[in-house]
Amino acid sequence: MKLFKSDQPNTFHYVTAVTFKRVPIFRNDYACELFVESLTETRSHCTFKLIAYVVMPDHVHLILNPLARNISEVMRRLKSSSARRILDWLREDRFAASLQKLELDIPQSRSHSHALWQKGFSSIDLWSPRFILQKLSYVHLNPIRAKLCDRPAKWKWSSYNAYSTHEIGAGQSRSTDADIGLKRNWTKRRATPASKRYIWD
Ligand code: NI
Repeated sequence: MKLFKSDQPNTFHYVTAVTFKRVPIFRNDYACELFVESLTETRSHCTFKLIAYVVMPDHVHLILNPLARNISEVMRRLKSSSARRILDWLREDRFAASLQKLELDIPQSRSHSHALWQKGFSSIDLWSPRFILQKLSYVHLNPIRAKLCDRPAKWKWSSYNAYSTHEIGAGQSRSTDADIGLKRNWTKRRATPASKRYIWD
């Protein structure tokens, strides 16, 4: 599926990146940790607004606004930084079986023999606050839809806890911009009856 990808600056995007051959590398907590580190590092090099993220076993979703930059540039940096970290760790700790799954059919070079990500990424532009909120709950509910846990707060590898006032995860509140005014709406939304609490799509 080819999704519309706009290069306009200062646009919110709902972005999905998939691991190479859908290898579920993020079943490993340390791999998730390295990805979140890359997210923080990438933000320190090229400023972008991060509204939400979730790391799933074989893909990640992000809601971000690249501000003055281009979404492709931000994603290229994020993907290469996380790939470098994770592949280096797999090599260092000699995870031969995992590395073998990530091996390129045709190695690009001696140093580029493996891939963490599938080429490219998909992106949907989010034009309205309502659309952003809808995708925000979609992102945070991903682990539940995939039956990985029963409550969004239980998934360590998402920004959900940065939005919940009583369970702020260490570091997570710092890694997202939960302060753009969405927080109030989100809290309000959570106070509605359970059946109407989340928007599914
Ligand atoms: Ni997903």
